[in-house]
Amino acid sequence: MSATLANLSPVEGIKTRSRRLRGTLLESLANEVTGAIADDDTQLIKFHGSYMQDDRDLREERRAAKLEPDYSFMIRTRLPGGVVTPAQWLKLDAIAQRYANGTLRLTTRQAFQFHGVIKRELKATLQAINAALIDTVAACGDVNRNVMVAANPLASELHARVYADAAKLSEFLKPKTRAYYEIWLDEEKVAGSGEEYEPIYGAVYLPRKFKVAFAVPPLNDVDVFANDLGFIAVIENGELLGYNVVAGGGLGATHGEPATYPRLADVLGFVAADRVNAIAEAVVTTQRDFGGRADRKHARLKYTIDDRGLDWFKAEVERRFGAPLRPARPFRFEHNGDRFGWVESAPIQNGTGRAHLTLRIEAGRVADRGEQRHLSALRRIAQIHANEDSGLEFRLTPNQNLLIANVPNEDRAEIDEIVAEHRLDLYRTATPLRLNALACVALPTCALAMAEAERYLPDFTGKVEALLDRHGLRDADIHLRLSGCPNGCSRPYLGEIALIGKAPGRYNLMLGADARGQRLNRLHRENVDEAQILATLDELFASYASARAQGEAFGDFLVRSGVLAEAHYKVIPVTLLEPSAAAA
Ligand code: SRM
Ligand code: SF4
Repeated sequence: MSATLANLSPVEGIKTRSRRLRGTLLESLANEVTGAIADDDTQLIKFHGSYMQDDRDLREERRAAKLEPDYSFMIRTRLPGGVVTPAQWLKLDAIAQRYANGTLRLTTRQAFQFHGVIKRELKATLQAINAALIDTVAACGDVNRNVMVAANPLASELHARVYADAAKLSEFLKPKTRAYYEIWLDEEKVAGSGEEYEPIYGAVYLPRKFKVAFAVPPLNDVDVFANDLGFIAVIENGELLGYNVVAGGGLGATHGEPATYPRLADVLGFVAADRVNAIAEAVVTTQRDFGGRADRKHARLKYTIDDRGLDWFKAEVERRFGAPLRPARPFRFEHNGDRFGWVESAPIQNGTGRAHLTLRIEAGRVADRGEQRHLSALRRIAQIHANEDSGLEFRLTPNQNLLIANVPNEDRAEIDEIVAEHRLDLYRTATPLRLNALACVALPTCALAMAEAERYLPDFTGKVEALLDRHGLRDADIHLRLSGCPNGCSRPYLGEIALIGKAPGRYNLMLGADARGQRLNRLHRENVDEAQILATLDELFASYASARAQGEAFGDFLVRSGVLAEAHYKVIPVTLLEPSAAAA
C-alpha cells in the first residue's frame, strides 16, 4: 500500500473499523432525534447504495428558523446495463411515488436514482427495491460501481451475450459482506458476521470508486475511455471474439488543483470473453494494493497508472493475470450518443421481428410535468407488457435516455400512440443538440454542486438553439454537457461544448471534445456567466457555419481551425489517446 498508517485518509479508518461496512448504521437508523445519520455512517451508507443529502434550496430558510437541514437520502440501484422488465419498472415507479419525490432519475451509468427518501422510510424503501429483485449493493462507495453495457447494439443476441458477461462481472465484483442483508433485509447474523472474507477487496475495500463499462463498436455510448476499466467488444461476422481491454480512465477534477485531472483510458490488449473476470480481478487488485490511500483526490486508478507508469502497471496486471495480454485488435467508434427512434433488430426469438425504441428523457428525469406525462406513458406501456413473456425490456442508456427494447413488431403502433399522447415524442421534434445533451443532477440535492445543471439544461439549450438558428446550424449534431461542478458526472470533459459549474450562474466553458468519446475538451473561458458563454458561442458558430469542412463536427472544427489555440486556454493535463493507432 502506498500510504503509511499515519497518513491514511480518514475514510480508510472508517472502513477498517466498520466491521465490513456495518458501522453504527443500525443505531443511526434507530435515532429518532435527527433526520441524519452519524458522520462515519454517511461514508458507509454509500456502499449500501445511498447518500445522505439535504435540500439545498431550503438550507438558508431552515438555518434562519434554527432547524436542522432538511435531510433525506438518495438511493441508487445496481443494475448492470440498466436492464429492467416492465414489471420491475412498475415497482420502481410505485416506490418513487410512495417513498421518494415522485420522479425516477436515470443516471449517466444506467442506474435509477430515487431522491428525497426520509430516514425513517429508508429501510422500507430498500426492502421494496429488493422485492423488485433489484438491489443497491455497491451502487456507491469504494468498490466496483454499476457496470455499464452498450444500450443499443443492433443485434439483440450480441447485446445479450455482452450483457451476460457484464452481469457476471458485476456479480463477481460485488462485496461479499452480509452487512446489507442484515441491516436492510433483516437477515439473521451468523458466525463470522462482521469478518466476512472479501477475496477481491480485502478488509479496507478499494482506495476509491471503480468503474467498468462494456462498449460495442461502432457505438461508444458508454464512453468506455472514461472508465477505470473498459471492455470493447471485438466482433467478427456477428460473433463475439473477445474484448479489447482499456484501463485508467476517470474524469473527476477539482478547480484550482492541477494535480487532479480528467484522463482517458489506455488500451492494454485483448482478452477472450471467458477471461473477463480474470483480467478484471488483476486490474482491481492491482489498484487495491497500489492505489493511493492518503489523499482521496489522488486515489483513482488513473493516478496509480500515471504515478507508476503504464509499463509498470501493465506488467503488474499481466503478472496477476498469469499471462501477457494479446495485442489489441483494431476497432473504430463512430459516436457516443444514442440513436433515437425505432431501430430494427435482428430476430431474437422464434424469428419474430423485433425493434428497439430509444426515447429522449431530458436530463434523465422521468416525471409528469404539464402535458409531458412521461411517467404515466411509461407506466402504461409497462402495464400492457407486465404480464407477458414477450421479452420486451426497458434499458436505460448511458446518456440518461430510455430504450424500450425487443418490441414485437405488432406492438409498435400502440407504443407510438401512447408515446405521442403523453408527449414523450421529443425524439421526433427536438434538435440534435437537445437530444444529445447531458446534465448531472446538481442542485438542489447534490452536496457538491457549485452551480445548476439539470434544472438549467432546458433553458440553456433553448438559448443555444436560438444561436444555432441564427447561423443556419439548427441541425448540427453537437454534443452539449452540463455539470454543476468539476467532478464531471455528466462526463462534461467529453462534450464538444461543456459547462462546468464554478459558482451560482458561473461556469468554465470547455470546448473541443470529439463526438466519439476519444478526445477530451479543453478549458476555453474560465468562470464566465451566461451572457459571456452565449457571446462566445455566437462567434464560434459563425466561424463554424462559414468555414467548416463537409461533415466536420463542431469539436473537430474547433481543433483543426486553431480556435482552441494554446494561447487562448489553459490545457488540463490529459492523456490523449488514438485508439486506432494503439490497436493497429
Ligand atoms: Fe457522480 C459524486 C451523481 C456519474 C464522478 N455523483 C457524485 C454525488 C454522489 C455527489 C456526492 O458525492 O455527494 C452525486 C449525487 C447527486 C444527486 O443528488 O443525485 C453524483 N454521478 C452522479 C449521477 C447521478 C449523475 C447523473 O446526473 O446521472 C451519476 C450516477 C452514476 C451511477 O449510476 O452510478 C454520476 N459521477 C458520474 C460520472 C460519469 C460516469 O461514471 O460515467 C463521473 C465521472 C467519471 C469518473 O468517475 O471519473 C462521476 N461523482 C463523480 C465524482 C468525482 C470522482 C473523482 O474521481 O474525482 C464525485 C465526487 C467524489 O467521488 O468525491 C461524484
Ligand atoms: Fe454533483 Fe458535481 Fe456530480 Fe454534478 S458533477 S452531480 S454537481 S458532484
